[in-house]
Amino acid sequence: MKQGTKFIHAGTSPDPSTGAIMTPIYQTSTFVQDSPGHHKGYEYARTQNPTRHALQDALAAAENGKYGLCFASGLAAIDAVIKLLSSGDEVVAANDMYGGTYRLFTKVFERYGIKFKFVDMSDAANIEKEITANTKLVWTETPTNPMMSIIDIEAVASICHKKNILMAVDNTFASPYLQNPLDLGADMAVHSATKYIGGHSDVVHGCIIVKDDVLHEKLAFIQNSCGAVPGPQDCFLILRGLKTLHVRMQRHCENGEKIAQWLRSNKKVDKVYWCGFPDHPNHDIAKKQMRGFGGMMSFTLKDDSIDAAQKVLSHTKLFSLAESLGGVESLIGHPATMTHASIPREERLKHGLTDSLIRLSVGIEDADDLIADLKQAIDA
Ligand code: P1T
Repeated sequence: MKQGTKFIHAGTSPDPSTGAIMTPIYQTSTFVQDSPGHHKGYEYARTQNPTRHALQDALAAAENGKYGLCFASGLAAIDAVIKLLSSGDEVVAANDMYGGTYRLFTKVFERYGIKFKFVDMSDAANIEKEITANTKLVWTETPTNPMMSIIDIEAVASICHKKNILMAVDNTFASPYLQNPLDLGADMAVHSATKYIGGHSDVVHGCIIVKDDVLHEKLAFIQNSCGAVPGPQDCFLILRGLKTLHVRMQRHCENGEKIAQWLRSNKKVDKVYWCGFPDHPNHDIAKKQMRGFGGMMSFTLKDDSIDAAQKVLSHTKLFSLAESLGGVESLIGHPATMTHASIPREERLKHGLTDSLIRLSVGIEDADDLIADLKQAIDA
């Protein structure tokens, strides 16, 4: 089955009791049993819920996996992945990533004796130098948030497999439409479904997709034992979002390209970070592992002052100043004070995340209107 058909049909079938074409929101905490241990496959809604079940199957199909596991947020999904580890284990992680992920690793899990090493993974060979006998997981994000670096998933997966190390890819920026990490050898594809999969900025949600039976069993145990599960209404909204992911992503890609090219041609703009440019350092890898380049990008101005950046951030009208990304409406953000404020300044600066960097989540509005909005804000 082709991608668009899968996004619409996978995991769902008409409701057996009514024929409802949309999976109902099973707003219930528990399920009545015929006699102790004899039930219809559902006992208690933290463990299983039919709406979540349909979504988990749909997400598994969308990522060419076998199992989907849903969580109350993207960070709850990432939290579950790290809970596969024990005190003394080590993680090699990408040096550019969502600030909240960095905070979870360094401020929560380091206290439990898990060690994180942050590495520039734009060259996969850099990972090998950091691997020790205690390394149990390689954590990647590609494209990275917010510098749009590209990590070669296949190359990293082959290093991990040789050494029996798990590999996870945070696939939030690409979405399952543009990139399928499991096909490239990763063990886990992780999403903040809050973003492109949900697509309408109306729900916070996360998921992990895997192929391996044993890994699924361990993650399902953590999902049930720790309990960070999403409610059925949120699952319904994500299931609905998934059905239009392919058409939305096509427009995000078209608009993304137009805006990246326009920014690059603007005399007041200095650097534009977007993986679709042929001179992006890992453009060839992006072309190899992605079906398009998406709607996320960052840029700096020739006037590299915070004041100049603040002026642009406060003058856009269609691009709303807000955290998050991947919705139909365009957003503008300031990573240094917003999404990445929890990363120490000296760490951010090492990989180019300066105080004046501006991030765009290009929505699916008319590109001409978006360009006019950026123009008036940059000229302000
Ligand atoms: O917000 P939540 O659903 O918990 O997802 C966390 C998360 C995980 N991974 C990536 C790559 C992300 O970008 C995020 C959340 N990011 C933002 C809120 C943001 O504006 O970058």
